[in-house]
Amino acid sequence: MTQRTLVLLKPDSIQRGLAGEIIGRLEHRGLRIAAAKLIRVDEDLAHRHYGEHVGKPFFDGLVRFITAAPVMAMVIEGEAAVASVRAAMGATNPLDAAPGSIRGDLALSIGMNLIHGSDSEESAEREIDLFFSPGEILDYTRDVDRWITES
Ligand code: 3AN
Repeated sequence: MTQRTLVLLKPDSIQRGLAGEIIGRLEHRGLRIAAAKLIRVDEDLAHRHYGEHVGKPFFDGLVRFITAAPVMAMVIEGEAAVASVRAAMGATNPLDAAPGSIRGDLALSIGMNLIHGSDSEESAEREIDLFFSPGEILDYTRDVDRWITES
């Protein structure tokens, strides 16, 4: 089933020049970009996005990190996009992430794990709404899509 999910390339991705590499991995998997923008996340957006982690010991550091430098926000679309992106990302702690995954190949630290992907369809809906207005999300198909999933 075609789904949409929110992906954030966190400040470490942009600072390390890994945006192209990471977007390429998602595109090569067959997923497509429905929306994309480079933004600076402010405190308010960080608190709303990471609301479930308020009170955890790493929360302040997480907010400091995500607000420290530009972030690439994207809506990624495709077959089972939520699970497909989560699998491509690898485990939250890069030290546990499988080789071949984005975090398993490119990161070492849980505090700087390069990428965020929504963890469920409900989170995706909520998070896409936080970062994008409906007019920023483009509805289109690519010719190659018929070679990626059977319709
Ligand atoms: P994921 O990004 O894999 O969905 P979440 O939602 O559990 O992981 O955590 C959100 C973010 O909070 C993680 N990407 C990571 O940057 C940070 N985080 C989670 N757990 C820890 C931890 N134990 N120590 C430091 N940072 C953490």
